[in-house]
Amino acid sequence: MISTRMIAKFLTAMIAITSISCDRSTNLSFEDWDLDNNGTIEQREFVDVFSEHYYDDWNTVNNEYLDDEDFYHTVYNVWDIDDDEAMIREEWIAGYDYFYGDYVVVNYEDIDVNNDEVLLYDEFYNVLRDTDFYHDWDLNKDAYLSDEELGLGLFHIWDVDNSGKIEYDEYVDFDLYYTDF
Ligand SMILES: [Ca+2]
Ligand SMILES: [Ca+2]
Ligand SMILES: [Ca+2]
Ligand SMILES: [Ca+2]
Repeated sequence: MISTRMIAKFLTAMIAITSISCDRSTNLSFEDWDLDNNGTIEQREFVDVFSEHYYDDWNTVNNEYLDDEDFYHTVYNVWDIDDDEAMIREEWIAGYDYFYGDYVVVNYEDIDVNNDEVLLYDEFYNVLRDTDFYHDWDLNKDAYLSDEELGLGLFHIWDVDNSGKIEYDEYVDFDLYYTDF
């Protein structure tokens, strides 16, 4: 298990060397999230701003609800830092340790069954769909993720030190990771 700080450093490096096409219409700054301007992003602020600006981006498969298919597609896109539709080992480890490290141990080798050192979406989904990952985000267990549920799930991961708020350094570490995919 590598530390979150190492993951953040890795992500920053990856993002820096990868020419990311930023076609988002929304690109918020810290001040846009910190609605009461007290220097930290509280849970309520995060969920409200996320719901308004980003929730629809996670509903990628065109339907009325955000379900596990949407969730896993977007998580895959987030972990696939260079957006080449192929998840190399380093992308997997960074995403896994950061998002998912509290769950079960899943070895990259066991997922990449043909040993080509790349995970395609289907390989990724086949492993994670049988875990509790999605189920734990779906707080009311109705099989869909509401904007509140998704926002809360992301908030808890982004709040690395579990202080109940996202401080500026936490925000900087993971801003691009979440808001450019
Ligand atoms: Ca605030
Ligand atoms: Ca990739
Ligand atoms: Ca739900
Ligand atoms: Ca925090």
